Amino acid sequence: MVDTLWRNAQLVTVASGASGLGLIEKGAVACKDGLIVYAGPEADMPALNAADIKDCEGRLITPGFVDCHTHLVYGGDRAQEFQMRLSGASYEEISRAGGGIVSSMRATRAASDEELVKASLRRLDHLIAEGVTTIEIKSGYGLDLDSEMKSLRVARSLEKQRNIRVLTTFLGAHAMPPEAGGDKDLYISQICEMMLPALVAAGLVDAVDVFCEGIAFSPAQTRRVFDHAKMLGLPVKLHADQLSNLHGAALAAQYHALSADHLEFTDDEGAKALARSGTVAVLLPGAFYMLRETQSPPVASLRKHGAHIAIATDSNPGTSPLTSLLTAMNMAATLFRLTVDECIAGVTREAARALGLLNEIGTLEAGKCCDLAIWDVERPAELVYRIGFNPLHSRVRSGQ
Ligand code: DI6
Ligand code: FE
Repeated sequence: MVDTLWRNAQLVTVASGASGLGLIEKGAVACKDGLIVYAGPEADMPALNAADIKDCEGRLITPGFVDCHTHLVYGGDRAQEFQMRLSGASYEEISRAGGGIVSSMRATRAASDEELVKASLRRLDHLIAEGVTTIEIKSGYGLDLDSEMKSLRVARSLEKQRNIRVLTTFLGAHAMPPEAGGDKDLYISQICEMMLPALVAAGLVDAVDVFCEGIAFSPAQTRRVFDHAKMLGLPVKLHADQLSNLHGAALAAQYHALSADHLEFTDDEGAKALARSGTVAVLLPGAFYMLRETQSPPVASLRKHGAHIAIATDSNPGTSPLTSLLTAMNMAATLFRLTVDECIAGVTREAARALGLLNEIGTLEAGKCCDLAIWDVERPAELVYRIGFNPLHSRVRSGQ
């Protein structure tokens, strides 16, 4: 006896052993107690009774989508800064002039928990409407203990407001808070010795991230944060090589980071290091597009060395005000020339891997959490091909 059986569906299992997308033409998924107990051809299914049988009428089922890199929780917006950039100011100029991340910091500090929840839910609902069942959310717009705590608390609370799994990442090392007076090493000490332990004690940190970049923190400062995270037993990840090549990918690999993200300026050595350590390369085409970058991440190198590639929205107010993983897939295909198979695996299996959750989610396989996205499309390519069109039929999280 199972709880629910979805039958007469085309399955995109993205199962780890299968080739390509692990497509099954006439498939079925059975769920009991929130877990998949069968996913495969309907013809091979063992005899089972289901309390609820759903005829999918040939629709496509993928694993629930996973957005593995977002900055979803923040106050205000940066539409005005966008206008400035349209008149010629660069992202780095605005950042150096005290705009950019710090302007979002001010709005985030000023916002109450309730205001942040409300603003974040508007964005989250867009992602959910496109089949997202797991999301990673970073702090990094608070930049002091209270405001980072507030951001992570709000991020966690979204899990109670919607049927979704939330993972939280502490990104205190995102930008310099103005009160630190430009002393980056001092601020990094505060992060390591004061903020991180307090946030971990509050149970708010699943992973630790750093923005390693000329306008942010150096590789040496990144190492200090990573060393402290490791001492606390936390996984790390890195904003690496987005605007310049500081060899962030290799650094992330050295620490066996879950992921290294952005990677526009990563070289062949960096790509090789990621493949060797199993660190997922998370590509963020929304930021590439918004900043009109011209240097693409080294996709050919990543493929050649066999690195895992994921795609995420990077949803944030400055460089990627994007709340659509479907659009991110289209951008990754068009701008970075990822294949349809890479795009779909990139928002399911590989995104799950980037969060350290591959044992629980990301593929349609017995034993995994029953997180499904059911699409009104005839073939997988349609999920990548359209722009601004949402073919989601229904979404299932933990069997619900
Ligand atoms: N890289 C990015 O693209 C975002 N953060 C980061 O580390 C930008 C965040 C912002 O401009 O608000
Ligand atoms: Fe980011």
